[in-house]
Amino acid sequence: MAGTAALLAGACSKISDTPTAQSLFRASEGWHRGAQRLLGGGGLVKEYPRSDISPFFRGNGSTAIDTPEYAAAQAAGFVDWRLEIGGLVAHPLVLSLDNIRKLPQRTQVTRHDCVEGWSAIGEWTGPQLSTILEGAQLFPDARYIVFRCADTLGGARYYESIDLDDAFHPQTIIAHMLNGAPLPVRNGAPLRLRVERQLGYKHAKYLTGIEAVASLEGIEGGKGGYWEDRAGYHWYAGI
Ligand SMILES: Nc1nc2c(c(=O)[nH]1)N[C@H]1C(S)=C(S)[C@@H](COP(=O)(O)O)O[C@H]1N2
Ligand SMILES: [Mo]
Repeated sequence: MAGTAALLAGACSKISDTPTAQSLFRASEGWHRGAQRLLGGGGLVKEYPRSDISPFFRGNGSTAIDTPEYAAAQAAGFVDWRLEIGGLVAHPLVLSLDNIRKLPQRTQVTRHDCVEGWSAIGEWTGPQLSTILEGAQLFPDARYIVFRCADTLGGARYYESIDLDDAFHPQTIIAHMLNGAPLPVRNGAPLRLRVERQLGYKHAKYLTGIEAVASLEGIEGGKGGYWEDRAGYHWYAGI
């Protein structure tokens, strides 16, 4: 909690001096080793030249959030938006967009494939999820990472989950930019997951929380995601 408070107060004080920030930065230095250990040298998905970027990256599923809270957050440039990292972690975190922008960033041009039969290529930027998770320090019994979203579809909250192999994959990032600009609302402003080895529905938009859990049982419908619970989509949606 001390680290969380310090990070939140960190906009003007020295964020890099807080214990949480120090562990975040140490973690980012060590991501290579951590990722290799977890992946056994696992490969990257194809990244494209910028010339291949689609002229328009369409939105799908929720493309807006029709609440006064979201409208106010958007009008304020999402300065009060918070991403909470909790569950089976030693150091719960509460990160602002500013905190997220100050972490080491990764930019990648990748192809998004939706099961509904369309694809688009976009350039995404944000910190690697591994940096954030290593800062939060997962307990040994953590096996899945659950993503909480601000939108509801048909009255239920959207959510998703991935295993630690995907969570620590170098191309798994918490994106705050698309094609060099802040995320458009239709694409999940202000924060969305990019988990590039997986199909479109795994890429949770409008992120508010990240939770480390031992099991997916008892979370929403128990199948690990909004569409997994409803439409029988596979939890492991590897491309
Ligand atoms: N929170 C949230 N995330 C979501 C969805 C959604 O409806 N809500 N739709 C999913 C689906 S099916 C796809 S294909 C992608 C679409 O991303 P885009 O809107 O940036 O094209 O977001 C995924 N993530
Ligand atoms: Mo999709």
